[in-house]
Amino acid sequence: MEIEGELRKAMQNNELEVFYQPKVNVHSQCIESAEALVRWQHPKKGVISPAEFIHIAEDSGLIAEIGEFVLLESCLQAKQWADNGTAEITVSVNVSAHQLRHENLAQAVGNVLKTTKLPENQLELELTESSLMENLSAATALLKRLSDLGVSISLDDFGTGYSSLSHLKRFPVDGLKIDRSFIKDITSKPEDEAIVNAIIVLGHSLNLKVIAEGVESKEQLALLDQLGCDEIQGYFIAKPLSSQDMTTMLLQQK
Ligand code: G
Ligand code: G
Ligand code: NA
Ligand code: MN
Repeated sequence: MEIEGELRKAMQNNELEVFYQPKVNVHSQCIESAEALVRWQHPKKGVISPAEFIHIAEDSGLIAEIGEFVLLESCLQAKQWADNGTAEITVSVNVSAHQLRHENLAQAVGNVLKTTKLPENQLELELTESSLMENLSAATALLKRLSDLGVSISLDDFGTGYSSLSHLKRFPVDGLKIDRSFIKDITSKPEDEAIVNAIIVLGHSLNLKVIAEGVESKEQLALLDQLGCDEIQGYFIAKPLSSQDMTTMLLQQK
């Protein structure tokens, strides 16, 4: 069967599962939120990474259903963690370019908040600059509707897109997520440190929260702390975890 058909079947068979990767405060290392990252538990092939199927889901439009599933599932999970006393954290959900183009995203988000009763400030959406730049006026209107709902919006993979910095003041965003490629050699390449420093200063001057992704060492963490970065995420803290493992990690920090 071609992968698109298999993916369709996987959804019906509940083979998609949401994993969670913590984002922590750079000082306290307390978990402040968790990014929802989908995984495909294939009965024969084992775990398939979204890197292998998200683009197929995008091209076929299946991403709309996958996106709705991830959104609902992660909001239910955050609500459950809050209600059973595990932790009150934000969940961050990735939104693809296709979802911006085709879905009535604001309505879908509003519905999910209503059904799950998750407080709106516990939901964050991660959008990439390049997906927003595809249709600037539609994207600006959508971001306005989302921010009116009270959810937070972050620009994912920041620094890799081709957006003009002037859009930053037009988009109602709350945070910047510095792309992993700038963090990788931050302790050995002064140019990368300079770029990261500039993004942090820019973000803070616009009142945005700045988070670094792909942090893999304590040296990177120490430098990001020194540069004033707000939050970090990466293998140094934890890889994406099953909801059960994420629950364990949340309980350990209590
Ligand atoms: O978790 P991992 O590194 O394997 O993710 C690979 C890619 O898949 C990343 O770019 C990530 O943003 C994307 N991805 C993971 N889960 C989702 C999802 O629920 N929706 C969308 N649109 N992309 C996702
Ligand atoms: O595109 P997005 O930023 O959503 O991608 C998230 C992807 O990055 C996930 O697939 C996740 O597994 C991966 N990732 C998360 N932390 C690290 C890290 O510290 N190092 C590397 N190399 N990849 C990471
Ligand atoms: Na992301
Ligand atoms: Mn990213």
